[in-house]
Amino acid sequence: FLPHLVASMEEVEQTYIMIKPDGVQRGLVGEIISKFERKGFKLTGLKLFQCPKELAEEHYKDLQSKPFFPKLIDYITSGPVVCMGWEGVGVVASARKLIGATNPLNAEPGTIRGDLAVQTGRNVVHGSDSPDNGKHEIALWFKEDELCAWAAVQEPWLME
Ligand code: IDP
Ligand code: MG
Repeated sequence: FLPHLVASMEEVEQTYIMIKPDGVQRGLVGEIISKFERKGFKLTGLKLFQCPKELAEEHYKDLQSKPFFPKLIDYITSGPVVCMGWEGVGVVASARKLIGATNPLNAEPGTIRGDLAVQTGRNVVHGSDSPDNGKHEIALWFKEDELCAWAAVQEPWLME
């Protein structure tokens, strides 16, 4: 029995999830990782990392014309972040739901931002917004040898 063949390759997505410096400073790392782990997604990469300014600017380049951009770069580089790759069927949209709305005051209770944050400028966590961006952001934040492809033994108990 080959667990990694349970879902067809096209259905399996990758997303880049990052615990921002406020989440690390506030001691929320374990709680946030647990949400994705308990849901049933597979961790493919994980590191604590002090993000250089250039990488923060590249990651958020679509927002560079926004008035808050300089503060956003200061925020993301203000301390270590936790970089993660997660894999699974529907993981991109599902992770965005677990994370909640960009403005934590609009985020539903039960979501990470809904339960653990109050301001857009300190919203604790990032999640890719499309499968293409998921792949792109994982490649941007991780070197190839920092990622692991592995078969999770729980897969047949998560998917029929
Ligand atoms: P997302 O993180 O929910 O995908 P985006 O609109 O892609 O939201 O914005 C990226 C990040 O930029 C947000 O998570 C937040 O940290 C920051 N940001 C967005 N809008 C504002 C704002 O109006 N003020 C301050 N920071 C903002
Ligand atoms: Mg976004």
